[in-house]
Amino acid sequence: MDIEDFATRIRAGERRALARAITLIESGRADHRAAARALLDLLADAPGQALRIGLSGTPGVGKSTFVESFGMMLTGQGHKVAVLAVDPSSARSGGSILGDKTRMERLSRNPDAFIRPSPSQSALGGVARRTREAVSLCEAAGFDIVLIETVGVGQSETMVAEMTDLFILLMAPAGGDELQGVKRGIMEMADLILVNKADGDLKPAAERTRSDYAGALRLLRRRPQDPPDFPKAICVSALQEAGLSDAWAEMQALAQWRRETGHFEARRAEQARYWFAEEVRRGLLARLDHDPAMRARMAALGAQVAAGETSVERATAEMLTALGAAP
Ligand SMILES: Nc1nc2c(ncn2[C@@H]2O[C@H](COP(=O)(O)OP(=O)(O)OP(=O)(O)O)[C@@H](O)[C@H]2O)c(=O)[nH]1
Ligand SMILES: [Mg+2]
Repeated sequence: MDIEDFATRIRAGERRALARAITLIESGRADHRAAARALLDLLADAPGQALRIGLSGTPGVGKSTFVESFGMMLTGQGHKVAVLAVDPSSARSGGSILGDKTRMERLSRNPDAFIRPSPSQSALGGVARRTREAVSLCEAAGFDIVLIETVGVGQSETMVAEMTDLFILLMAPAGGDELQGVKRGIMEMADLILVNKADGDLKPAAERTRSDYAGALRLLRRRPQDPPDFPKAICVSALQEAGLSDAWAEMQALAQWRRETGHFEARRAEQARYWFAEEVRRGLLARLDHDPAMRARMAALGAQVAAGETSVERATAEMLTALGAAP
């Protein structure tokens, strides 16, 4: 594989090369990993710095429909839009790829858009790594907006928030008591709440829900990275393509404010630090789990501890020393 040629093709915006490169970074094979690292290294100085937008919401809230109509609007304005998905449940992603093919029909045929569904890996850590690297590849290929979609369960939202500039929460119209079910931690991550399906019979409920969320957002502690009127809640209809330009205007205003006040760059710097620490941790754990000598040592020391031949403390110290991480 000619990595230099590969990098040139990606820089030229060749979608097939981009797709192949993402397949490369998804691979767990050691030689692929080395090639992926070399490729990312070659592209590290690429000028493309996209606006990275995280999008989360529970199943069925309308994420795919929103990505389709929002993506079409953005490409219509001259943007190049890449869509990546982080889906922690590999069992589900098979189904959602099929669903997304029909729900993102126009966008998937759009020459200014690139859609990449979830990888089949099930380990969230691996998915997060490949998504983060895929973002760099998309930027190098000239995409100026990268949407990262995740389904609103568990840790995946935190991971997406840690690799995006803006974090958008898509919500459905709800009864008043349902609102309390939304986890506080997720509300605290949101930069913008979009209450979707504000159309037809659901419109009044959507407006009530919006006002409930707006109230809830005001009760949260103010974050330094927000101008006074953020985070906000607004109504949209992905299906009827209503409110999308308002949503985009809010995102741009927030990004602009953060750029001017230095919060944008500060957040990126913090994210780089976060992922560096994560990768080091992962590397150490991988060694513990996959290095045959280390595994044998773990097993032997574990047996000794179980038999009462050595103490937990002594065995731990010995193991950490073997890992080069003496306590
Ligand atoms: N009325 C109305 N229905 C919508 C709207 N957006 C999405 N839907 C419908 O809601 C259903 C789910 O939409 P999806 O876009 O597949 O939702 P999703 O969040 O991607 O779902 P998962 O991929 O399963 O997590 C579909 O039947 C859509 O047609 C909207 O703005 N208004
Ligand atoms: Mg979907």
